[in-house]
Amino acid sequence: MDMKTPLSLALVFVSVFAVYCFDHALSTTVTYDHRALVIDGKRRVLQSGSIHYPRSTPEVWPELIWKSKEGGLDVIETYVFWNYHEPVRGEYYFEGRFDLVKFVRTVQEAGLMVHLRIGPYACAEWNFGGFPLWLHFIPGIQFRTTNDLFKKEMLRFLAKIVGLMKEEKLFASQGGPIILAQVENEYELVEWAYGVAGELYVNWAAEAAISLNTTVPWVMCRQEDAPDPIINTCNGFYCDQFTPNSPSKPKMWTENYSGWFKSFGYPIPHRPVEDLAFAVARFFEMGGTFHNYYMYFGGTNFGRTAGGPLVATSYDYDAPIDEYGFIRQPKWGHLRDLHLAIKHCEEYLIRSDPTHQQLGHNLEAHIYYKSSNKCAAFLANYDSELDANVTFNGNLYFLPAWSVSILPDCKNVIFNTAKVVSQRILAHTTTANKLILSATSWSWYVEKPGVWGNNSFTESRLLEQINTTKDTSDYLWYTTSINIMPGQSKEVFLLIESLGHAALIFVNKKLVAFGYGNHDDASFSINEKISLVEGNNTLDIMSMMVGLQNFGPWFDVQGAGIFSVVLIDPWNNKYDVSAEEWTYQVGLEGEYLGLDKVIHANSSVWIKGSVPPINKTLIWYKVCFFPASVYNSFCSISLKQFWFCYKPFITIP
Ligand SMILES: *[C@@H]1O[C@H](CO)[C@@H](O)[C@H](O)[C@H]1NC(C)=O
Ligand SMILES: *[C@@H]1O[C@H](CO)[C@@H](O)[C@H](O)[C@H]1NC(C)=O
Ligand SMILES: *[C@@H]1O[C@H](CO)[C@@H](O)[C@H](O)[C@H]1NC(C)=O
Ligand SMILES: *[C@@H]1O[C@H](CO)[C@@H](O)[C@H](O)[C@H]1NC(C)=O
Ligand SMILES: *[C@@H]1O[C@H](CO)[C@@H](O)[C@H](O)[C@H]1NC(C)=O
Ligand SMILES: *[C@@H]1O[C@H](CO)[C@@H](O)[C@H](O)[C@H]1NC(C)=O
Ligand SMILES: *[C@@H]1O[C@H](CO)[C@@H](O)[C@H](O)[C@H]1NC(C)=O
Ligand SMILES: CC(=O)N[C@H]1CO[C@H](CO)[C@@H](O)[C@@H]1O
Repeated sequence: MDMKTPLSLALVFVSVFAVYCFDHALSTTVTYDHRALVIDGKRRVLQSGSIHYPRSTPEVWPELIWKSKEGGLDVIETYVFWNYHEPVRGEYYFEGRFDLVKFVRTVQEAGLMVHLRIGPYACAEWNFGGFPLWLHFIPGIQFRTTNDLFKKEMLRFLAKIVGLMKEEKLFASQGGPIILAQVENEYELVEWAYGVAGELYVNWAAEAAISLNTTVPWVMCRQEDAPDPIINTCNGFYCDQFTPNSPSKPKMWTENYSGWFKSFGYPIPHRPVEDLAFAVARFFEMGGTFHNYYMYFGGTNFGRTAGGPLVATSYDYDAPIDEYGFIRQPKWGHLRDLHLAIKHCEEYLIRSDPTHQQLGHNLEAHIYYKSSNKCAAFLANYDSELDANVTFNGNLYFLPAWSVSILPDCKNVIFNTAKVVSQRILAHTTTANKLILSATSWSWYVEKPGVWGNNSFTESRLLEQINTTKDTSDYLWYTTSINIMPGQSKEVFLLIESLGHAALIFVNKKLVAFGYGNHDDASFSINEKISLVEGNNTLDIMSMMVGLQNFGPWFDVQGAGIFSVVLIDPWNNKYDVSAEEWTYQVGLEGEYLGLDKVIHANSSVWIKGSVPPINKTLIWYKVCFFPASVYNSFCSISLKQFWFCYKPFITIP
C-alpha cells in the first residue's frame, strides 16, 4: 500500500515566504478578472484577516499586524467607524484608537495590504452599526434607502474618507497599501424590507462609490445584485458554493467567521480550527482566490462602543489572535500551515479554473493545471462522519471525515485540514503577577435611587429612551409616585413592560425587581408582587441600555425603555399609571460626577472604610493597584449591578 505521508511542512515551505513590499513611491495597479484580483498585471491568491483599529490601541497595532503576517496573511481588513470619526456633524475625529491613517500606515510598514470597508454602515456589533446618532435626529431621514437626506450624508462621509486616504497617498495607485474598498455592507439581508427603494439605493450606492475615483476595485459583500463593476462577495461560515453575479468577477469571501461574538446571557462561542480550515480549503479548492477571516483579531469593545442589544464588551471572537493579543493555538498555527500550503499552489490556482473529479460518495478532487502534466490538487472528503481511502492519480490517500488534503504537485500531501500538527498549548511566558486586593483597598460611592440632579424634567407619559437620552448615557430614571387611599389594597402586582434592555425597580427606595431582555429580543416584562403603604409611595425605575441596535431592517428606529406600567389589585382591577406624571433624569449621578474618569480617582466623594458594602444595588467601587514592574498606579473603577459590569475606560498595557 502506497500511503503518502505528509512531507515536513518546514521543508516544503522554506521557499514560499513571499511578501509584498510595496515601494512607498511606486504605483501599483489593482484590477480583477474572473479568476482573481490582478495586482500589477498578476493574478493573486490572497489571505486576509479583520482587525478593527478601535478594538485595540495604537501601541499594540504593530504587534497584532506582525503576528498576522507571521500567520500567513497578505491583507488586513477593517471597517471605518463613522460615529466616532464624526461625533458631531461636521466635526471630525481621527486621534488615538481612531487614527485611521496611522493604522493603514502601520499595515503598510509591515508590508501587508489593506481592504478598507468604508460602508459607512458597518454593523460589526458596534454601537448603532457605526452610524452617528445625530443622523437619526435629522427630520425626515430614513437610513439605507433612497432618501435624499441620508444619501447626502452618506456620500459626504464616503468622500471624506476617500479624500483623506488620497491626501495621505494610501491607495495602491499612489504607492499605498489599499487594494480594495467596500461600500454598504450585507445589504441583501435587509433589502426586501425596503422594496423598490432598496434596489434603487443599491444602484445609487454603487454609482456613488465609483464616482469617487479610488482607482481600486469596490466590493459589496452579500449583495447578489451588486451592479458592475462592483464585485459581489460572500460572507458566511462556508462559501465554497458561492458564485459571483458575473463571469467577469472573481470568487471572493469577505467574512468567514473564525468564531462568533459574545452577548450577555449566551455561552462563549467556539469554532474548532479543523472546521474553519476545512471551510477555507474548500473555498480555494472550488475556485476562490480571496478570503478574509472575520475576525483574525477581535479585541475589545472599549467604553460604550459595543453594539446591541446586549453585546458583550469582549469581542474576542475565538479568533486566531485572542482578545489580549496572544496567539491562540492551535488555531493560529494550523491556519498558518494552511496558508503556506495554499500559497505553495498559487502559481497553479491563478492559471485556470479547477477541473472536477468525483472520487466516490462525498469524495472529490479539484485539480488546477499549470501545463498538461503539471498540476496541484485538493482532495476533499465532505462526509461529516466517515473517514475514507481514495485513489487519485494512481496513488492511495487517507482522507479523514470532513477534511481537505492539499497536494501542490498532484502527488505529495503537504497539509490536511483535520490533522492539526501545530502546537496545541502555548505557554504564556508572561505569567501575570497575581494581584491580591485586600478589602481595605476599596472605596465606593452609593447611587441613590431616583432623581439626583436639578436638570430632571416631568411629562405625563412614558418617554422612549433613545430619544430622551440621545445616547449620552446608558441610564434613564423613570420616577413617579403612587398614592394609596385608605381601604385600597396595599398588596398589588406591578406589571412593567419595556422595549429593552434591562431595568431595576425600586419601590419606596428599595429594590423589588430586576428584568432584562437578550441579544435576540431586548424587550421584557416584569410582573412582581409588591407591598405598598397607605399614602404616598415612590416608584423609581432605572432603565438601562446595553448597546444600540446595530443590525436588521429599520434598526435605527427601534426604541428602548419603559412603555407600560400597570398596577393590578387582588380583585384584578387594573390601574394604568403610564399616563401619570413621570419625572425623568438622564444618566447616573456617578457619571455626572465623573467617577469613571481617572482624574477623579482621588476625589473626596469616594468613601473609604474597612468593609465595602456588598449585596447592595448601584454602587461604584474603586481600587488602585500597582502592577509589578510598572510604577504608575492604575485605577480600575466599576459599577457593579448584578451581572452587568461597566467596562473601565482604562487599559493596562
Ligand atoms: C473622477 O474622475 C472623473 C473623470 O476623470 C472626473 O470627471 C470626476 O470629477 C472625478 N471625481 C472625483 C470625485 O474626483
Ligand atoms: C484505510 O486504509 C488503511 C490502511 O490499509 C486501513 O487501516 C483503514 O482502515 C482504511 N480506512 C478506511 C476508512 O477505509
Ligand atoms: C445644578 O445647577 C447648578 C447651577 O445652575 C449647576 O452648576 C449644577 O451643575 C447643577 N447640578 C446638577 C446636578 O445638575
Ligand atoms: C410623594 O412623594 C414624592 C417624593 O417625596 C413627592 O415628590 C410627591 O410630591 C409626593 N406626592 C404626593 C401626592 O404627596
Ligand atoms: C423618536 O423621535 C422621533 C421624532 O423626533 C420619532 O419620529 C421617532 O419615532 C421616535 N423614536 C422612537 C423609537 O420612539
Ligand atoms: C491618587 O493618589 C495616589 C496616592 O496618593 C497617587 O499615587 C495617585 O497618583 C493619585 N492618582 C491620581 C489620578 O491623581
Ligand atoms: C449576598 O447575596 C448572595 C445571594 O443572595 C448570598 O448568597 C450571600 O450570602 C450574600 N452575601 C452576604 C455577605 O450577605
Ligand atoms: C452574515 C452571514 O453570512 N451570516 C450567516 C453565517 O452563517 C450562519 C450559520 O450558517 C448563518 O446563520 C448566518 O446568517
